[in-house]
Amino acid sequence: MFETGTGVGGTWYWNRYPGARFNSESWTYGYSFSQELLDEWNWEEHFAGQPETERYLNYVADKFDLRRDIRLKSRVTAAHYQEETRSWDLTMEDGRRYRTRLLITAAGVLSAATMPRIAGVGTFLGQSCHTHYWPKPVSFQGKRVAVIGTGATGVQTITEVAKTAGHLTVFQRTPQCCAPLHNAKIGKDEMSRIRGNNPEIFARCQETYGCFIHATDPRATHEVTQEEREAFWEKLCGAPGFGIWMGNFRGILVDRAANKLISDFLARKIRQRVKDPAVAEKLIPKNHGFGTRRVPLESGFYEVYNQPDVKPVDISETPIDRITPTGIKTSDCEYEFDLIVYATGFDAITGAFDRIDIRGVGGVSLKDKWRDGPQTFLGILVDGFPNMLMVMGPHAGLGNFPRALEYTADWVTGLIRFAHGRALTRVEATAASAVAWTEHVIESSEGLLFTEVDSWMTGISRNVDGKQVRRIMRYSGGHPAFRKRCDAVTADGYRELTLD
Ligand code: NA7
Repeated sequence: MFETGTGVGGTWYWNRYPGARFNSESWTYGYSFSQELLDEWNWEEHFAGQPETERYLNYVADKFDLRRDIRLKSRVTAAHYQEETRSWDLTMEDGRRYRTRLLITAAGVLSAATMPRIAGVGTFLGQSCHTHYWPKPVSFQGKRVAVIGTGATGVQTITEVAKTAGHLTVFQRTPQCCAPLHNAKIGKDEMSRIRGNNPEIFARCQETYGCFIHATDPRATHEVTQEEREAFWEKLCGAPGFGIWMGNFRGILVDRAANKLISDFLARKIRQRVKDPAVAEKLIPKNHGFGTRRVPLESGFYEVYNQPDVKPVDISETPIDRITPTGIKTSDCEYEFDLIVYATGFDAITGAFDRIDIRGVGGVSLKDKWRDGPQTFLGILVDGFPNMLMVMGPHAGLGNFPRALEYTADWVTGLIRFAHGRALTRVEATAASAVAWTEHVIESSEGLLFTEVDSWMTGISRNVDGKQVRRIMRYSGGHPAFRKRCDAVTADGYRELTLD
C-alpha cells in the first residue's frame, strides 16, 4: 500500500480543518468486517469529529497489523501496464520504482484538492491554507479571517472559525441549502445498545439507496396533505443526520414541483434563523433545488450570520479581482486579513486518477480515455487497463462510503481469488461490457435533477482545465441494484471479463 501522507486515515488524515466531522452516523461508518473491532471500539459522538475518526483508523491499522504493508510518504506519479510481463510498473515521486501484477486503486473520490484560480493567490503575506492541507495547529483568536467557499467543508469551517475569530468574512459564490446535523455524545449505555443492534444497522444500510441508515419514504410528496407534509419535514429537520435528504418522500430529487416545495420549506427555515432578511436571501440558493448538490449538514451555521463580527460577501455580485499581499480585493472593496482559508473543494472523482500518469495497453492514457467522461465496467474495471481494479472509482455509487466499499473490496477480493485459483495472469473488462455498463450508468441518472446542476458530483471543477462540462460520474441506480449486478457477474463466472 502506498500512501502520500505521513500517517494513515486518508480523508480523515488530510481534512483536519476546524469543524471537520462526519455527516454519516459514526456507527454506520465504521468497518463491519470484524466482530472484535466492533466489540472493542466505542464511538464518542453520533457524528464523530476528525480527531476521533483519525484515532479510529489508526486503531484499525494497529489492530490488524497493517502498517508493515504500508509505505507512507509515497506518492505514485506513474503507472504503466506492460503487456509482455502482464504487470504494472509504478514510478514514485522520489524516483523509486515497483512492479506489480495487480494494481488496486483506492485513491479517493475527494482527495485531489484544488486551489481557486484567482490572480495573486501566491502574493498574500499573511497565513493561508486550503482546508484539505490543514496545518496544525492554527489559532483564529482575535484574527481577521477570510473563508472562500461554502460547500460542506466551508459550512463546517465557518461555523467553527466564527467562535473565536476577531472578524470573519465569508466569500460565497453559490449558497447551499443546509440542514441541521443534531450531533450528540454517545453515552456508555447507548453505545451498548448500538452495539447490540449492529447486525440490523449494517443490514439496513445495505438495503438503502446510498448505504445510509435513512431509507426513502415510499410516499410521494403530493400524496399527502400540506399539513402532513410539513409535519413530516419538521420531524426530519428535528432528527439527526441525512434523513431530510435520504429519508424524504420518494421522487423529491426527480419531481420539480416536489423539489420546489421542500426547497421553499427549507428557505423559510433559513429566513427564521437569520435575523437580517437581506443576508437570509443571500444564503438561500436560487439556481438549484434542495438536494441537487451535496447537502451540507450544519450545527449553528445560519446563526453565525447574526454575529456582528461576521460579514458575508456575495462574490456572484462583487467578484474577487485578486488576492493581494494584505488581503482580498473584490470589484467594489479591498479587505485586509491575517488568515485566508480556501475551502474551495476538489477535482473530484477522476482528479486523483488524472494526477497519476496511468497508461494501459499500447500506452493509452487513462486521462485521455476518460476525457469525455469515465468509461468503466461496474466502476471497478476499465477495458484496455488489464489487472487494474478500482475501489470507489468513477461510476461507483456515492453515499455512505465504507458500507459500499466493504462490498466492493470483497468483490475485488473474490475476483483475485478466482484468478489465483485458476493461475490467470490477465483480467480485463471487455469493451462491450464497459460500453454496456457506462450506458447503464448514464441511463440511471436520467431524470434526476442533480444532473442539471454544476457541482463536484457532476464532475465540475471550475478550477481545473477540461472540467467545466457536466458529466455522469456516478452510478445512480442505488447500492442494492449495484450489488445485484456485481453478484450476477460473479455467479456467471465473470464471463463479462476477458480472463487469460
Ligand atoms: P465543494 O462542495 O466543491 O465546495 C467548494 C466551494 O468553494 C464552493 O462553495 C465553490 O463555489 C467554492 N469555490 C471554488 N472555487 C472558487 C473560486 N475560484 N472562487 C470562489 N469560490 C470558489 O467542496 P467541499 O470541500 O466543501 O466539499 C466536498 C465534499 O467533501 C463534500 O460534498 C463532502 O462530501 C465531503 P461554487 O459552488 O463552485 O460556486
